[in-house]
Amino acid sequence: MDRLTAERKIEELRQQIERHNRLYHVEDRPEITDQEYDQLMRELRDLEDLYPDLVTSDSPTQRVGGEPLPHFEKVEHKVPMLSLGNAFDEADLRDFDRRVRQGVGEQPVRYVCELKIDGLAVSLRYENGLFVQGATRGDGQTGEDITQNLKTIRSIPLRLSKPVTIEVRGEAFMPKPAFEKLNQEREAKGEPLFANPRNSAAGSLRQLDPKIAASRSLDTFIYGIGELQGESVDFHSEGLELLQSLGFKVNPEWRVFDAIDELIAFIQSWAEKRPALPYEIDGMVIKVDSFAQRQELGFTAKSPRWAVAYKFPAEEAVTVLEGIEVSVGRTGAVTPTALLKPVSLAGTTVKRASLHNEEIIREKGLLLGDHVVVKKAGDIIPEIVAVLPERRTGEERPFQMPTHCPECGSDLVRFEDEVALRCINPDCPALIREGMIHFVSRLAMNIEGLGEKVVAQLYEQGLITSVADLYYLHERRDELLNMERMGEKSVDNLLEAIEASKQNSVERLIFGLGIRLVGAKAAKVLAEQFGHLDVLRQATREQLLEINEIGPKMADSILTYFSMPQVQELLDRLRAAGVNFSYKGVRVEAGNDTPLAGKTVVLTGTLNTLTRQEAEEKIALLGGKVTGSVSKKTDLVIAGDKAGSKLEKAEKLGIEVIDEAAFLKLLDQ
Ligand code: 3B8
Repeated sequence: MDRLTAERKIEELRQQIERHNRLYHVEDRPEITDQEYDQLMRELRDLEDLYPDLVTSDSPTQRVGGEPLPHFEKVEHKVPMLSLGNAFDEADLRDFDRRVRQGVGEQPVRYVCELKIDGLAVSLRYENGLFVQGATRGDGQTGEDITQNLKTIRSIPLRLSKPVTIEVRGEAFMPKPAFEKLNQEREAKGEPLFANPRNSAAGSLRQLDPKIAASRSLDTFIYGIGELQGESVDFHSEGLELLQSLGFKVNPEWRVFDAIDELIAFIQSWAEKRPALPYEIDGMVIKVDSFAQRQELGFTAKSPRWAVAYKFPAEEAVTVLEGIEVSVGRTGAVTPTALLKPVSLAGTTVKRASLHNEEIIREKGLLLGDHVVVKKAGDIIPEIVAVLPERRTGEERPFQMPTHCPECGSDLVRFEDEVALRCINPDCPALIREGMIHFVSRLAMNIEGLGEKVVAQLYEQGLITSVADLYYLHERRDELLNMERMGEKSVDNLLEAIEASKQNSVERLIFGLGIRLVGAKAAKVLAEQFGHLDVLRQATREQLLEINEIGPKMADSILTYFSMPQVQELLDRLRAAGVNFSYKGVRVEAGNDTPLAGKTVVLTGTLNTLTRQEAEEKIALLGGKVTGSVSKKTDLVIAGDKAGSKLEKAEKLGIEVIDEAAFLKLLDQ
C-alpha cells in the first residue's frame, strides 16, 4: 500500500473506531461485535506500524500508551474548579431557592436538577477538537495532570465532533459491577479492599502507571463547561445538549424545573431509585439554568451561589440475619460477625456485618432469622442499625455465645470492665495465626503477597509456627512449591517480599509484634524515642513514662511483653535472620526547623492521595504531633473530603485549616 492510500485508510479507520467507541461507551447502542471492533483496531495498528510517523496523539491506539510517570505535573485551572455547598433536607433546599430568587431580584428562576455522581471531579481540555489535557480538581486552583490515565477511559472522546477549543468538567467514576469485580479479585490476591467505588476510582486515577487505570473500567459523566472559545451558550440546559453533541457522555437523567416543589418531588423519587442505578450517586445537584442569572448571583469564597448539592442520607438496606459467626482475634477477643443474606448496598454486595460483641446482640434483641437494617459507615464491613421485630414469623431462634474457644476449646473468660469474651490460651492456634497475620499486614511489616489466606495455609502446613519462621522460609522452598496455588513465580515473589521487609524501619516491627495497647502510632513514638529495638527492650518504667504519649497501662504492657523469655527468643531469631532493629526516620530530637516542628495537628475527613497512616507518618516526619480532637491547643487542621464537625469546630476556634492539596505542598517543601 502506498503512503497516501495508507494515510487515507488510517484516517478512515480512526473515524470508524471512534464512532463505534462512542456508540458503545457513550450512547450504549453498539452496532458491531467486540471481535469486529478488535479487527478494526488491529488493521489500524498494523498500518501505524508500517508508517510510525502517521501516529497521532488522538489515535485510538494511543489510549493506553506511555511509560509510568515519575510524578504528576501541576495544572493551573484557568477557571477555578469550585465545589458545591451542601443541602441536607427540604428546608435547606427551600432556603437555597429563597436566596436565589432574592439574588436575581425576584425574577422567575428555572433550575436544572442532575444526579450527583459519586466519583472524582475532573477537567478535560480540548484544543481545536483534540483532547490535550485532563486534570483533577485539586484545591480548585491547581490540580494534577492525569491526562495519561484519563485517556484510557473509553467514554472520553479523544476527538470531538467539532474542532472547538473547550474545557469541560465532569465526574470520573467506577460503575458498581466493575467495583465489585475489582474487590473480589483483590480479595483473592490478599490485597486491601477499596471501601467504595469512589475510592477505587480515585485510587485508579492516582496511579502513575497508566496500565493500571486502563485495567479498571472507569467511566465518566460530563456536566459542565469551564472555558469555551468561539461558541456561546446562554443556558446550562443548552450547554448539556452541546456537550452531548460534541461526543461527551452526559448523564441523561437531568430535568428542568420552574418550581422548587416539583424539584423536591423529583429528588425524592431518586432517593428511592438510587439503589437500582449501576453507578453510585450521593445526592442531586440543583443549578440555576440561566447564565445571566448565574452571573448576578456570583460566588462565595468556595462555591457558586447558583448551585447546591443535596446529599442523600447514608444508604440502608433490609436483609435477613442468617447466622452469626464467632471468631477469635489476635488478642484472644471473641467477636461475633453477622452472616447476612446477600444484599446490595451503596455499590457493594453485603454479606457480613460487624456485631462488635455480644452486648450488641442482646441490646438489639437480635434473633437468628430476623430482618435487619444495615448501613455503611464508610467502612468495608457495614453495621446493623436496627432489627425489624414486626417482620418476625415465629421461626427465629435466639443466639448463644459459646462458652469455649471455637478454635482450641479452652474456657473463654471475661475480664473485669471488658465486654469481650477472651481466649487466654497462649497456644491457641487462632491467636498464633492472627498474630502472624497482623505481623505481615500493611501497617506492620507490609509483606506483599502474604495475605491472610496464605499465612493461614503456611501455618496449617506447619511451615511457620512463629513470625520468625517467615525469615527462614527460603530454606524450605521445595515445601512451599508443593503447596496449593503456589507456583515457582509466586514462591519467588513471596520470598523476595519477605526478604525486602527485613529493611523496614523498626516502628513497623514494633507494631507488628502485637504488644497489647501498642498501636501503629505508639510504635512510631517508641521507635523515634529509643531509636533501636534493643534500647526499647531494656527501657525502664521511668524511661517509658517520660514519653508524653505513653501512659502507665501501656508502659506496663510493654514491660510485661519484653520480660517474657519466649519474646527474647523470638527477637534473637529475628535479629539472627537479619531483620532491621533501628529507626530509619528522623529522630524527634533531630531539630526544630521542620515545617511542623512542635505543632499539634488534627486530621479530619477523607484524604485522596494518602492513607491516614501515611499522613500521620508524614506529619511526624515534619516534626508535628497528631491528635484526635480539635481544641484550643490545636495548631493546624488538615481537612480532607467530607470533613465534618472537627472542621466546624476549628473554624469556630479560628484555627488554621488547610486542605489536602496545601498539605501535599507542605510535604513537598
Ligand atoms: C459548580 C457546578 C461544582 C459543581 C458543579 O455529579 C461547581 O456542578 C460540581 F462549583 O462539583 N458530582 C454535577 C456534579 C458535581 C458538580 C456539578 N454537577 N452533576 C456531580
